[in-house]
Amino acid sequence: MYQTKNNTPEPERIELNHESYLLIYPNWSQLNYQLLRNSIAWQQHSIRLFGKQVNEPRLSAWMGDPQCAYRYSQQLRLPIPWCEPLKELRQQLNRELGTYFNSVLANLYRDGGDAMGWHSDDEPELLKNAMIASLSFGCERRFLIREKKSRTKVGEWALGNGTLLIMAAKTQQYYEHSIARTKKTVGERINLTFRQIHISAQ
Ligand SMILES: O=C(O)CCC(=O)C(=O)O
Ligand SMILES: [Mn+2]
Repeated sequence: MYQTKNNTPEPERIELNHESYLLIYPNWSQLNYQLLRNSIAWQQHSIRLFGKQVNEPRLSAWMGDPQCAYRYSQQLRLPIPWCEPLKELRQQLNRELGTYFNSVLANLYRDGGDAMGWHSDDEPELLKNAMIASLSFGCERRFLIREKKSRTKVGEWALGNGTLLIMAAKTQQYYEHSIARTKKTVGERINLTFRQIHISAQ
């Protein structure tokens, strides 16, 4: 396969529309799953749904530079400090992609019952139209994309261990994504979405 000068193989590029695209790099990371799992202080968060507090169907952790507060699913999340493996992944991504990720949302899907509903990563704290880099580890799960307005599904990708998916340009403006539940017996999966929170001059 063609290699770029920093040894990253060329990605598959998927044009969603003329202003939005995805890049997929299979086997981008060889990080050990257990090391990653044990390095993150996982938390169970709850959300308010139809007037009741219910546990999110996954564990998660919000990590980043100290100024990176983030309002997500109606909760204010303050970042926990970088753990070593994620700090290194962040540096590698910033070096290879020319980005300035300052935070990451880590999600742990314990089995096929854990999932994530349709949404866009378009909260006001995020730098508008900045890339989001999503790294998957462990068992493969189906990542779905649909058009926001028409709710028409436009594609699905099986994200396997070590796969890097980039959502670029106006993907968050025009599209939503989700991780589907499955009745199949599947093992754990970790997903890391590296983000750029807008830090205002203080
Ligand atoms: O688990 C995934 O692949 C997607 C996670 C996601 O969309 C998010 O954290 O916002
Ligand atoms: Mn997302």
